[in-house]
Amino acid sequence: MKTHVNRKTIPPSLAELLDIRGITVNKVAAICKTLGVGNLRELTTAVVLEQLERIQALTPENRKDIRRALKLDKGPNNRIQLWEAQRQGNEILQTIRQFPEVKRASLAGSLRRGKDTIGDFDIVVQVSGPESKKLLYKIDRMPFTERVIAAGKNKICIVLHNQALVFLYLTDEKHYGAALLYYTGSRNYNAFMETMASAKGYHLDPMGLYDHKINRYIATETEEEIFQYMTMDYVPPELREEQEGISAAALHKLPSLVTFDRLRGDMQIHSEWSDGEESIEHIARYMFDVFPHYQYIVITDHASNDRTGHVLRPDDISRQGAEIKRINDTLGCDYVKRGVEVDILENGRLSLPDELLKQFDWVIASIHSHFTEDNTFRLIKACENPYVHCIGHPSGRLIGTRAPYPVNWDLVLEKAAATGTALEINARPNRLDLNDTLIREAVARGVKLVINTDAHKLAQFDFMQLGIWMARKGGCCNTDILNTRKWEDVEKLKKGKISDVKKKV
Ligand code: DGT
Ligand code: CA
Ligand code: ZN
Repeated sequence: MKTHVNRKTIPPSLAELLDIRGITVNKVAAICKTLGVGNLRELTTAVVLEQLERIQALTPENRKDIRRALKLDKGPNNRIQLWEAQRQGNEILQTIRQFPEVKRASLAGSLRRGKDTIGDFDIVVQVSGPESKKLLYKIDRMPFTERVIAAGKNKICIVLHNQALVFLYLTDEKHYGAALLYYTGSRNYNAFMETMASAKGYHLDPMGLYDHKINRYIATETEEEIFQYMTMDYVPPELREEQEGISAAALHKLPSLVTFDRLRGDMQIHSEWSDGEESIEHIARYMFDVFPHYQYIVITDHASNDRTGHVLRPDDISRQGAEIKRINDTLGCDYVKRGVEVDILENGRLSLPDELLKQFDWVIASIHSHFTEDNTFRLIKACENPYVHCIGHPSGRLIGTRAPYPVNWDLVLEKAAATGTALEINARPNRLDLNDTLIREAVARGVKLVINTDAHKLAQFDFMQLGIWMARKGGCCNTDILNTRKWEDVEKLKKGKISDVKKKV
């Protein structure tokens, strides 16, 4: 005899499957019966093991939507770089905020934490209960929505035309803070917070902090309130990855992270003397006007004795110096510094000899070849040169297209610290190099860091915000970042390096 299926026969934790477009009670019942799953955890395992293929009643689109709605379809190859994710995320946020049903909305998830790539968008949305139906209709009609995949009381999942997924978590005013904390994550961080809450006699979930003694939720409206009840410092989203952020906060020892307004200059810039698009004069005038808190910029064109193409040739160097002097004279201060980016060659030597390097105010040495070999030796050799002040994009990764080359970071960080050579946090969206993990290790060893845009055109100077974000995620304070200092202090460090290296090497 055929058993009658209805909504009530579906296990409660699997009821959210019914919010997915095209998934009927019969289909969910077939999943439960055929795969023998009775809760979300079992279903997740079955989906990961690709057992949905066994359910005849499901169309290929049904299967795909189930995987997407359960966040099980996030391949490493379709992650979005942070810069682009920020642009898209803010566009969606601005659109959603204009709907009158939306009282408040914030980005959450890995985007709010500033991870270098994000798997999908998470947005916490405060709506007034009866309005959520109207909202769904409007979300369906947003210009970037391809399709609503799932829509329930608390969650809407949409896919954009570019196939990125957006999860909207609907909440009310009273539980907004708790929802924002939970959906900002990370998962590891949530787990730590939940353990901390239990130790203090609370229970933490997306509704808030539940106090067992009085049997109700106590802190729910803002994230700050939850941290206060847990007697912790407020943990900035950037630091919500691993236990370090949480234990430091509990001990009231969180660092005060570097901020954009404290930067004094950009120390890697390419002009039309190499592969940049703009004249030095254009760059200088633009920066002087648009970034008024910068006190200096360093022009660092590629230079080589023998590389062909768009590079500064040895006989260009003095002419470029004269041009910089002329520009500084018209600006009335020493705003533009003479820098250079040289190649670290295969044998660890540099693409310009020391006699020429000496003429520059700032020398960056970078690897631009042999990306698959172990490059520890080349980096160490470059650090040992008394005229090299900084290593550019030290790990060599290009996010999504080129893995970092193998490097023994223990040795390189030790050498950078010992020789007083700075390492770069290159802020280009596809580099973010060093990444947050290496930044943290560098800071722990006392290596100085410089945040640079590596700009080749004017619009790219905005990447500095991204570099600051990475530095914050790596736990950097103002004092860890060399270009928060006045140029006179940079000069002092340079002098220290020359005498130290000469003594030690
Ligand atoms: P992504 O999208 O791969 O770049 O990374 P996230 O961190 O945005 O992760 P996602 O989108 O899977 O989930 C968003 C946040 O929601 C996550 O950071 C923490 C929270 N969350 C989601 N599912 C769980 C869970 O099962 N347990 C806990 N503790 N937190 C969760
Ligand atoms: Ca996410
Ligand atoms: Zn370079």
